[in-house]
This record gives sequence, C-alpha cells and structure tokens, in this order.
Amino acid sequence: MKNVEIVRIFREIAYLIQIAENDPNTIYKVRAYERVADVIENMSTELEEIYSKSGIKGLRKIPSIGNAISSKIEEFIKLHKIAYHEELTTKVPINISEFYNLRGIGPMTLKILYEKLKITSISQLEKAASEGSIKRIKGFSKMKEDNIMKMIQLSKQNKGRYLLGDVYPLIKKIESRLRTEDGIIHCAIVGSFRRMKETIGDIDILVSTKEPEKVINFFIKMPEVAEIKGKGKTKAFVELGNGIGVDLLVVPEESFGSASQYFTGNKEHNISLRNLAVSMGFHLNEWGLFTKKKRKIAGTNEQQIYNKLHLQLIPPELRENSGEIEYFSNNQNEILGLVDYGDLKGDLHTHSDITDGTMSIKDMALQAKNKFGLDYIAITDHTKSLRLANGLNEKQLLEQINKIQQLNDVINESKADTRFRIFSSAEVNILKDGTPDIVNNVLDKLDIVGASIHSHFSLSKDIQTERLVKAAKNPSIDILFHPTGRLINKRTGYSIDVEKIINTAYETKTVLEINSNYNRLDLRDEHIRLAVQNGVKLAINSDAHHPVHFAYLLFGIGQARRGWAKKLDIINTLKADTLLKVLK
Ligand code: DGT
Ligand code: CA
Ligand code: CA
Ligand code: ZN
Repeated sequence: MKNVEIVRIFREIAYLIQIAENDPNTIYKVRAYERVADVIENMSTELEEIYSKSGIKGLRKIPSIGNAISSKIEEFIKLHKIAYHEELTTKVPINISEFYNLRGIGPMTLKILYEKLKITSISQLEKAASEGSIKRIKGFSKMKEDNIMKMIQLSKQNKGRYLLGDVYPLIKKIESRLRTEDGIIHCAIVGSFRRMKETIGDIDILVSTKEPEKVINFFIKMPEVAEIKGKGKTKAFVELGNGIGVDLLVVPEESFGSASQYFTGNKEHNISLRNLAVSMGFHLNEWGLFTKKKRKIAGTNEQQIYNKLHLQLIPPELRENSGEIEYFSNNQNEILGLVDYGDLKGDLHTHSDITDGTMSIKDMALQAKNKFGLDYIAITDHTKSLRLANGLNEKQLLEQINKIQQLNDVINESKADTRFRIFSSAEVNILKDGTPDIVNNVLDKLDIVGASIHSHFSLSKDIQTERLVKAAKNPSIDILFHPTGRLINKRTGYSIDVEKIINTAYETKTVLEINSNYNRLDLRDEHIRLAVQNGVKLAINSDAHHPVHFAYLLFGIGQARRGWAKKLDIINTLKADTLLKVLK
C-alpha cells in the first residue's frame, strides 16, 4: 500500500460523508478525514513501513491520527479496502472523481441533485440541465441551471487540465527532492509549468545523470506516485495521487541545455526555432545544435543554443511563438526590462478580518513585511453593498482610516529606515449603473481606491462595458480590480469590450489589476499585452484574505511576464511615495 492510495480514499470518504450522512456532527468528521489526508500527503515515510515496524501504536503517534483512523489504516494495509468507504459508496453510488473536476459544484449541491434527481455522473447532470429539470428543484433557478451547463462545457474544454496554483507546491516539493538526490547532476521542471501557463496538462521533468536506471527507479518509487504508466531506459511516465501525469526524461549532461529548450516548448516556438536553425545551415533537436557535418556546437546550456542562433536568451514565459523570436534577435539592442519575480515592493489588494479576510490588519501587515519582504500593503476591505462579506459603510471606512494611521506608528516604532506602510483603501463595489457604493468625498480620504464588479454579471456587453467605463472615468477610482471577472475553468467572466476598457484606462489614468489569485489571473495574457502596448499602467496584487495568500503574487508576476509587462508598467514596483504620485 502507498500513502497516496489511502489519501485518495480518505478524501473520498470526507466528500461522501457530506452527501450520505444527515448528522449535525458530520462537519467534524469531514474535517478530521481531510486533516488526516493532508498530514499523510505531506509525510515522507510510508505508513506501511511504520506499521510493519511498530504496528498500530506507531500509526497513532502520527499527529491527527487517533484510534478510529489508525484502525482504518490498518484495515486498508491488510485488506486493501475499507468497509466504511464501501458502505458509503454503496449508499451514494456517485462517480465523485468526475465531480472533483467540476469546479463550482460542491458536495452540498451534489447531495440535493442526488436526492431529488438521482444524479450520479456528469452526463446525467448534463442531461438533467438540458431538459430543464434542475431549475424546478426548490432553491434552484434558471440562472443556476444555466451556470451548471456552462460549467460542464468549460470542464469539457479544459478536460484534465490542472490550475497552476493547485499543483505548484507539489511540483516544487518533487523538484527539491530530485535536486538533492545523489547521482542527479541537474534537474529542471520544463513544459507548460516552466512557461507559467495558467493551467498545466502534465508535468515534464528533466534530469541529467550518469546513472539513468537508478534515477528512474528512485523517481517511480516516490511517495506521490500512484501508478506507473510506462518505464524505459531513459524515461518514465507516472500518475500522481491527484491524477496528474508526470513525464520524466533523462539526458546526459552535455544535452541538458538543448533538452531543456526542447521540452520547455511550446511546440510552435520549437518549430520556429528549428526553422531558424535550418535557415542558418544548422540542425537543432533535443540532443543539441549541430552543423551540417553533424558537429555539435551547443547543448549543455540553453543560453548557448539561443546565442548561436543570434538570439538573446528568451524568457520561458514568452516562448509561445508570438513574436518573441523576432524581438530577441541580437541585432536589436533593446532590453525588454520584463518585470521580474523579485520586483514587487507592495501589494495593493488585501483583505482583513474586518470584512471577509481572516487576519487582523496588523497581522497582515507584519507578515507582508517580515515573511514576504514587502514595503507596503493596501487594505482593501469590501464596502457596504457586498453584504455577504460584511462590507463597510462610510462611517466604518472613516474609522478604518484612523485605525490604519495608528497602526502605521505602532508597526514602525522607531526604525525609520525600514518603514513599512499600510495604505488606507477599499475594494468598492461598482453598482449596476457604474457608480461606486461609497460617496466620492469619503473615497477621496483614502490613500488608494480599488473598484470591482460583484453583481449583475449578465448585463449585455455594451451596458457592462459602459458600466466599467463609467467607473474608470470616476476621478476617485484609481484601480479596477479583476477587470473581467473570470474564474479559470469555472466562469468565463462577464462580457465586456476589453479594448475599450483599456483605451479608457489610458485616457483616465486608471490602473488595471493583474489579480494573482490562481483561480482568476485576471487580466489574462493577451489583454496584459494590449494594455502595455497602449501605455496603461498595471498593478500585480494578491487579493489576499490570509497572509499565506501573499505567495500568490508569484503567479501574478508569471502572468504579467507572459503578457510582456515591463517593470516600468507595474506601479507596485515603485516605492510607496512615488506610487502615490502616479495615481490619478
Ligand atoms: P501541457 O502539458 O499541455 O500543459 O503543455 P506542454 O507545453 O507542457 O506540452 P507537453 O507536455 O505535451 O510537451 C512538453 C514540451 O515538449 C512542449 O512544450 C514542446 C515539446 N514537444 C512536445 N511534442 C512536440 C513535438 O511534436 N514537436 C516539437 N517540436 N516539440 C514538442
Ligand atoms: Ca506538459
Ligand atoms: Ca508531457
Ligand atoms: Zn478582493
């Protein structure tokens, strides 16, 4: 038995309990199973090993594992199944792995759909939605039914693709393990992951070693591996516990650069590069760059390959065959000045526990400063028309300004040289008619004002565009947050004329946000590129509701790079004082 297998079973149990059991204490049970799954997922020792050495007592020493769970683990080790799990799947014979991928339908909705319509698979769900039987269930509506239909279509389009942020920590963990393994000279994660694409089809790992067989055996035995799909002398293909595939490729050291180039892709970039090589009388493949007489002239590192082809080293995020080869030809003396991963000085979109965040303003600020090295954050709590999030009214906003002023003194004590700044701000709601839900003379007392749409998503394109244009023209609004409202794989976003918004942003000096939450990444790459070409300034923000979310900034920076944004285009690469001066 492998840890990943039992993690999978425990997660299924947590999900199924919510559908099958009507007990008010269900939620504690669910959390217990989820917590145990998390703990086991992060263990570096196999449970089976612990069990064979120290029995059930050994299992109980693991945090979060008590009597009930340890006997379930024992049962699984001995019988390779758990009676309780089987009981649940008999009770509700739902194909839940299908529904895991349907973002937006949780176990509670599924419970109702199962009880009312006996829906157990996505195809049945699709049939029910197309026949209009979902909207007739109490608590559902035509809009909910349409949304379900849209979600099914989206999940079909993105079949089997994983959000970058969902797989990022797992991939980094595997990478660091391989990097420190004996016998591995170099290791790189390549493919779409290296290009920081929003979604990842499969993970591609490249290693160089003198002992391919040993490395491949180490790789296929990693605790995350659920199934070995294929194994050869220089490659292996496995599936991890969460279902994502991983390609491992093993190359000799002298081809590590050319193989990195090849397996980073994308395919179209590779084809163009190969054609360029041919036009210069060379031959390029994953083993190296060769002359007509098959003499190898580059291969150990990527830089060499690009340089021999008279190109600067092209950043991986730009390798999409969309003009980068022309741009980076050495004849061009220009330096792009792409925004880089260490460039952000602050974050202009964060929430505190005063509304729907989960930490105090002070804790948000201290962690931003001490853990993430930022110099400032703006606290952008929601405003009054967002009742679900306890939005602030005018009076409460004014109180918050005072509180923030005091906190700025507390946090900084006497150390003037390392001054951290909390900006007073808000994420004001743009009402249906394009006006903010807080009056302008209060907004003008804030340091920075962000605005976003949280309602009336289905207005026509013209009206929705006018709504945002009006917000951009408002002299008190500095930044439009998550301008298109899309959620990757889940919601396409409201329909707007993005070009028109970009033009208006330029004319009114309104900043557009790149929201770094990996579910949003809004603006998307092509819109970032258009904004940058049109001289619009951007802000890369985390939308943190907890300090751990500051880590999302990394995804926003990747997105900005894929949109060719330069450091100069991003206002939160500026110092706090300069930043305030560039706002309208
Ligand atoms: P994904 O996995 O769908 O998110 O996207 P990628 O880009 O990671 O694609 P993948 O895993 O199929 O292949 C990794 C890289 O290998 C790809 O970016 C470029 C290279 N590659 C794969 N197939 C071909 C091919 O037929 N021709 C060329 N020139 N390169 C290829
Ligand atoms: Ca891939
Ligand atoms: Ca692949
Ligand atoms: Zn927000």
